[in-house]
Amino acid sequence: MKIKSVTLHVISMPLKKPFVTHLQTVKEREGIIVEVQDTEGLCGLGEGVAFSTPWYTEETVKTSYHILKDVLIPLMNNKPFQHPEEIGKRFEAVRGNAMAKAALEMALWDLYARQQQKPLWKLIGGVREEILSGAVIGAGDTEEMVKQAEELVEEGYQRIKVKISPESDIQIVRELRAQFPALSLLADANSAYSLGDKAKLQALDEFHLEMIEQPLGIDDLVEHSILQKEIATPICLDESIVTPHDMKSAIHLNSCGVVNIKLGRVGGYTSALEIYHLCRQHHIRVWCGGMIEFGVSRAHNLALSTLEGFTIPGDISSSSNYWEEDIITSPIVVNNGVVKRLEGAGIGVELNRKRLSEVSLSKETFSSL
Ligand code: OSB
Ligand code: MG
Repeated sequence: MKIKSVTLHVISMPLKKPFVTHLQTVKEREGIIVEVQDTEGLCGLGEGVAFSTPWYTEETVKTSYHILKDVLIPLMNNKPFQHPEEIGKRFEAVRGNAMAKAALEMALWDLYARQQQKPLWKLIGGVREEILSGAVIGAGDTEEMVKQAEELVEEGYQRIKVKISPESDIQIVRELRAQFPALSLLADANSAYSLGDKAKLQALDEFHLEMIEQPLGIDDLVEHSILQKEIATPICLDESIVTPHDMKSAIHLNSCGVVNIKLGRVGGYTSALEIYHLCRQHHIRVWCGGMIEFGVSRAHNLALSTLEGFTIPGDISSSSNYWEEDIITSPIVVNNGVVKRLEGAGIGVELNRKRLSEVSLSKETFSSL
């Protein structure tokens, strides 16, 4: 692949309303849009999903930017390559920094698919025509959370995920279950519990949650395995699965029944596809997680979710769920709980340059030639 330049756009956009977890309230979303250009003038798009502060993982917008600029872009330019997977493998020599790696690697996959004039979903072996969508309600006042769930169900979302912590769990789950007896409901704890909270987690079993996401430590696999033997609700791992090796360990230990795959968290497609295939071989269910993303990342999530195994609705919501106006020309729209896969070349979306410049904090181009 002949890369002419890489452009990093740092952007910042307010959310329609604050997104609350026990760790952080996100009001304003910063992000990095990566644009790789080839010598023929084709562009590939990626998105860095690190937050402004290291509350979800250790990365931030600033660390991602540094790693992209000073480490990954030079490493990409170091030696020719034919396929984005070679870059995914090359980046394994750099420790950590999954979101920075993913941002550039995703852009190269998009570019590669555009060069072949094929949709990216097809290139990675996708088959699903309709991507199943679920929405997330942040923590807050119980009444407001129930109201929000009602609106989301009304909009057609097939599954509702609720953020929980020891300070706010059984009451909201009971309330939601009472209101929606048949709804596919899951709870995401973002690591708010410890093994000592076993009784509290067992108490959630009676509400038949589809799963509980990341109840324990962000880097733990052993305690999740112990907990899984004590609760009926399947455990879904998010933060704990960063590399294919983590996935192998989780399989050996029986730490989970489900994994939420996020391109950003695992460092891009090369790693995500490996994790996906491990899950398929070992009958671990998968779905696509969300990161309060802009349209570029949403389009990548759609491509990934066309893989056969993505049978559980993901954190895949309309652009309008979080944004007044997204940075792509055709925003992502959920209809009757699904999004049709995008049929254009690559990820199938284009940047809305006007909107991008409105929300832009900085733009820097690195020439590769
Ligand atoms: O833990 O899944 C998470 C958002 C930001 C950071 C971490 C998480 C989330 C979500 C998904 O819960 C929200 C969304 O994108 O709809
Ligand atoms: Mg999560």
